[in-house]
Amino acid sequence: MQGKFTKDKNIYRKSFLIVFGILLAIALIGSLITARNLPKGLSQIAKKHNLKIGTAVSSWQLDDPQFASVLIRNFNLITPENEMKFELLSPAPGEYDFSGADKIIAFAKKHGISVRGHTLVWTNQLPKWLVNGNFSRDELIIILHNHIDTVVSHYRGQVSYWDVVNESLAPDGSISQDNFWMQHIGPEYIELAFRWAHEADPNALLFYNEANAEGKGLKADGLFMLANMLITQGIPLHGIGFEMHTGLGWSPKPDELAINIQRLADLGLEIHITEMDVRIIEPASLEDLYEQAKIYAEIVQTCLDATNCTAYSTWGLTDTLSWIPHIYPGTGSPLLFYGDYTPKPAYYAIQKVLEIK
Ligand code: 9MR
Repeated sequence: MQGKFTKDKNIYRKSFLIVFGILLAIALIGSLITARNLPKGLSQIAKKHNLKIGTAVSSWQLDDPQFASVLIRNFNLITPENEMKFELLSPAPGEYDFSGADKIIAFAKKHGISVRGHTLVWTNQLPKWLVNGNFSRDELIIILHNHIDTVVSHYRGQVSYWDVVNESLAPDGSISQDNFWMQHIGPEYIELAFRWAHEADPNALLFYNEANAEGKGLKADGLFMLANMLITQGIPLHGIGFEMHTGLGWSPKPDELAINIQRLADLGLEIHITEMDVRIIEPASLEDLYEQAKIYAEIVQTCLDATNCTAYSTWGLTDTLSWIPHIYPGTGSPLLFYGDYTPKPAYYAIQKVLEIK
């Protein structure tokens, strides 16, 4: 009696396992077919060009499932928009709160996304205790060294690229005097920052990031001279970030951008497009959006044509999350997705360029 019962139990278990196995196989095949039928996201298409596609994020945005899914599908590089800046990391002297930035890093790790660290040395978004602290030059050198060492060491092996120094140049291409670090340490703050970052993580690629120096002009020439000087002095500089904040009617001419990228390639430097957006005077018409798409396409095409342009990032995911309308009221619509995450003409224009080549 007991033997029959055990046998029956075994039969039940076996049939259960067979049915379960069949169901699992059906589910697996089903999801494979669905995955195959989904159009590829931008970063997947760009892989064949060895080009990373990036965007800027804030940790709170990652809690929105729709944001997260659009991000994961299209981007394999993220930059914390604010949460790695001095002011946000260090609420008091020597104190650090990495919670926001850590959340971004954990998300990136989970989804196989690379991270651009932004930014170690900038004159904006500095903590009040620092700016109002009346520190001597020697003290500020120690504070900056400690900051770079603390942050880069905390993320050693997890941040692939650092914007070490951000926007140090004046419009005429000289080192800007209107800069906290320049005023208190002098121009050597730039090379010191690169040396310290390299010591803290010798494997991270170190970038100098600049605005409005993408095409032809005094600032672009100043950037080239600075890069040349740093390289000649053996400073660990590996790449240049071109921010690429543009607008309808004022974006760099592709041939001038190409020449600028090439002379930096000749110095052995990589190029990342780091913060692209194309602002439009609101309300944006359909014609405006197509004009915007053309600018996005031109820049990505120029990047693909260059041998050393390895990343292409926008400064935010959707139009409603962009910094632009807050700082330049009356303008907006600068990014690749509408507020409801629908792709805009600019998205499809980039997709087309990436697919063709
Ligand atoms: O997008 C950032 C915005 O949320 C901040 O308020 C602003 C503060 O200066 O910084 C913005 O990001 C800047 C970036 O860090 C460096 N290049 C220019 C970007 C736009 O101002």
